[in-house]
Amino acid sequence: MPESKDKYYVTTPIYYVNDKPHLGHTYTTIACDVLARFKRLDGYDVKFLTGTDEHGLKVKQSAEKAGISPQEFTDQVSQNFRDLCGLMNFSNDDFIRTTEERHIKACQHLWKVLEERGEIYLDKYAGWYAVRDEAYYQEDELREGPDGKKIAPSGAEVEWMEEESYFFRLSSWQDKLLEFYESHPDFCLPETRFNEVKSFVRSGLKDLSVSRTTFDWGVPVPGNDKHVMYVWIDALTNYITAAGYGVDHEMGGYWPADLHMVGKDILRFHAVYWPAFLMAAGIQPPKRVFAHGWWLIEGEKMSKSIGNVIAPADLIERYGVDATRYFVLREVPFGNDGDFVHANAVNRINNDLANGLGNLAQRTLSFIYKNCEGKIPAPAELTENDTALLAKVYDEMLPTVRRELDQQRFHKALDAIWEVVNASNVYIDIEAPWALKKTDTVRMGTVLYVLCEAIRCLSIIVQPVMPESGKALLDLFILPEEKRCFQSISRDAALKGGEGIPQPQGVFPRLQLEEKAA
Ligand code: ME8
Repeated sequence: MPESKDKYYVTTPIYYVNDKPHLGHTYTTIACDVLARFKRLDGYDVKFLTGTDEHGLKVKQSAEKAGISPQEFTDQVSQNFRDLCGLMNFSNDDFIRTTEERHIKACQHLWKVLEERGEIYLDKYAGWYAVRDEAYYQEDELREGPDGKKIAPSGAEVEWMEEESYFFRLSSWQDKLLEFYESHPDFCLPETRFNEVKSFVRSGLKDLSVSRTTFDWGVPVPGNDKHVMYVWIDALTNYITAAGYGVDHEMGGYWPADLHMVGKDILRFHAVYWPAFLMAAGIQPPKRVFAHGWWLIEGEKMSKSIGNVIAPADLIERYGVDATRYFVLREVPFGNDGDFVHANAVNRINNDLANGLGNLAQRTLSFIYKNCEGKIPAPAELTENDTALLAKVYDEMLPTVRRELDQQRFHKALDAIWEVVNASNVYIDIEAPWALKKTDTVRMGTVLYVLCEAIRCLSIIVQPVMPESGKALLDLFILPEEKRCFQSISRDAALKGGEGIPQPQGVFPRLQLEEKAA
């Protein structure tokens, strides 16, 4: 029997369908896709989930504005997010919609469990509610807007709402949450955000209103049709629905999830409410919640509600899918905010991809194609310089990248890979195979061989970030599929020499300066 693989379950937020996807959503899903692909190549059994959050007043209002029913509206807009997966080459294993039957059943199951355990009770609610955020705010969190209306910290307008509501006993989970954080110091990253979460919980938790009677576009509360579930309890449950909660007792072995990737705007829901709901239902909380930063446009958050968005299709047209994926993860330390500047994208892509990795592969392989009868030379004795580069390639690169990605430090992981790209470009300049051609063809062959090994391993390790370019590079070595996973980043899987190569084609085009235009 084959050995059973370790499981890895990673999720994106499920996105609201009140408008089209933009760079912000794309960014989160790119990050998850890279982790999913990385873990698959590293031998894990991966489940990668994304989807759409389709209930709530905001969606209902958007549908009304569009003059169609909420169901028609969500069908249309959810499709945009599904299309994005194809467009950006996402490898999600599932796409969940909260209007699906499987999800409604899972939510109602969770609700009943919470009710049976005495974690939910019926009462009345009055407070300041922001439709845009689908959240209530405290009076002291609000400021006055220019027209005298009250404004939430997020910038959304709030209105006074009064309704009968079910409540979740969040207040009774304060100590248990703090204990949980204490015993899981890696639960939430980056650390500064985890500290904010802890101080929020320490400052005291109130019971949470978890149902609504003012609209009906939601999951009906079991046994009381007047109420639909609060959109956040509905939304968060998607992560267990997709694992088979309520149907499969084992949840396919995927629970607890390894990682919920979210933007910092929704950390509180994931790091406070969600683990509390789960613990209250007797389910383990996820292993990690990572809250990344925002893409800003001229200092302001890119957002559908504000209307200052960058469309993924524009980026693809300008830069291509892989270069876009690379740029967003390399440019800004993951966790920080970043201002999107097209000129920076052009420079980064030209320097790192066209001049860096692309040029390394192109000059090495076309030299071999022209001067070595299209065959990778076999190595002779290795020098110190050769073994030093190969040690980076075989021994240092993958463990470093693994370590960085396990902490979601994408920029550091890419730094580690590009350190090898740069070291290889330094190596080729120092060893100068074009000069050796005239003086020492045996040594020339060894140098070219060492370079091919570096390029082969680099091509394998860039696949999660740039799947198509990685494939194109590996095609230059005519490597079979089974030699494209991380196990092959090793001396054992090294080329022997004598392998034929096709005429090399450039993989990373240089972008022209006029494409800099904002
Ligand atoms: O909050 N920069 O959905 P949403 C970076 N349905 N990331 C951004 C971004 C930006 N400018 N704008 C959006 C919801 N995002 C809920 C989630 S989960 C159970 C329910 C990303 O459509 C980021 O990941 O408003 C953020 O958390 C998410 O999109 C919010 O998407």
